[in-house]
Amino acid sequence: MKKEVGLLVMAYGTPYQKSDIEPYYTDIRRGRKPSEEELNDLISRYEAIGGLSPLAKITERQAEVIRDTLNEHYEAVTFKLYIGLKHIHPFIEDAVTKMNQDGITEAVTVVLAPHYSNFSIGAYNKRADEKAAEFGIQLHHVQRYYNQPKFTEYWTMRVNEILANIPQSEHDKTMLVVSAHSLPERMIKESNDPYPSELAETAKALQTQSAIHHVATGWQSEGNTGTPWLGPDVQDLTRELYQKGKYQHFIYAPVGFVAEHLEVLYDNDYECKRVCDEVGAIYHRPPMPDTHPLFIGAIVDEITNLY
Ligand code: FEC
Repeated sequence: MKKEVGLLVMAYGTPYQKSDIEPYYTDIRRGRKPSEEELNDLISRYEAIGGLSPLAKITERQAEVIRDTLNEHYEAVTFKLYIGLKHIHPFIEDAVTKMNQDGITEAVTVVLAPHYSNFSIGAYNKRADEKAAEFGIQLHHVQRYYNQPKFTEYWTMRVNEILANIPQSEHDKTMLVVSAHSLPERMIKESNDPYPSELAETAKALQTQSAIHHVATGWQSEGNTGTPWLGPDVQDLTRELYQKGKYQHFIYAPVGFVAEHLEVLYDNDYECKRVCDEVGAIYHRPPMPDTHPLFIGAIVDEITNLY
């Protein structure tokens, strides 16, 4: 008989229907209800991408493919999948409780975000650990996978695909903007968090491995907390880079995300595109990893190193 081990895939979560937007936003704000204006602003961003985000289905698809790939790889183990979300049901705690009900005593966990920060992946893991401790479930966490060769290979391939459609004579006027979700600057600096240096490493790897000539690193989707967030913001960065280099093409690689969702479909495809239109440059954004075998392979390789 094969040993049954839990596979806890954790992700941000997204509203399933319009009426979920308010409680979801309240959860993101740690229980503080948004004002009517803030809520309407978020609703209008969801409306601009078609009403709701495709993230829920993508997360499910990614989790199932990770499970299936692991189950093909391991001979003596069967992985049983649990999805645990940060801001909507099934919450991380619900997934761990379900594991316990199913008699699972050991599990591997992975967050659908490639770069480690104490305030992103660290926070997901802490919630899972606290619940697992109640039941005595042993968890093995994937902390990061941005440094797995297949992850860089995925983005290198995507950047090269776009470059192949830009005339060679314009490659010197093409800028790659590599980005991740911003976080409040004070949190990151005070705790010597590895998040900024991990993003810088991804940018460096793309500079070395792809055919791109120019690379810049930026942050996106920052919140409105009245305190400084990690910068430069990708929109300001685009204007600044354009002023300095008169680039004709901007390629955006939001490598801190792994799916097409609000932060990519709105913050990149609408807001960054608007800045490109304003300066007269062409906007490019490669497809997000979704269930591409290189991306899933990067996660599976990290899990097989760990377990
Ligand atoms: O498609 C969707 O419906 C959901 C997309 C979504 C993803 C995502 C990923 C990350 N966030 C991170 C940090 C923060 C911090 C705040 C914050 C706020 C929001 C809001 C929405 C939202 N985030 Fe998010 N995030 C997504 C969606 N996020 C909606 C609320 C409105 C707004 O500010 O735009 C600020 C909280 C506060 O106000 O105190 C901080 C990080 C990630 C990437 C890692 C991960 O996926 O966990 C970090 C996807």
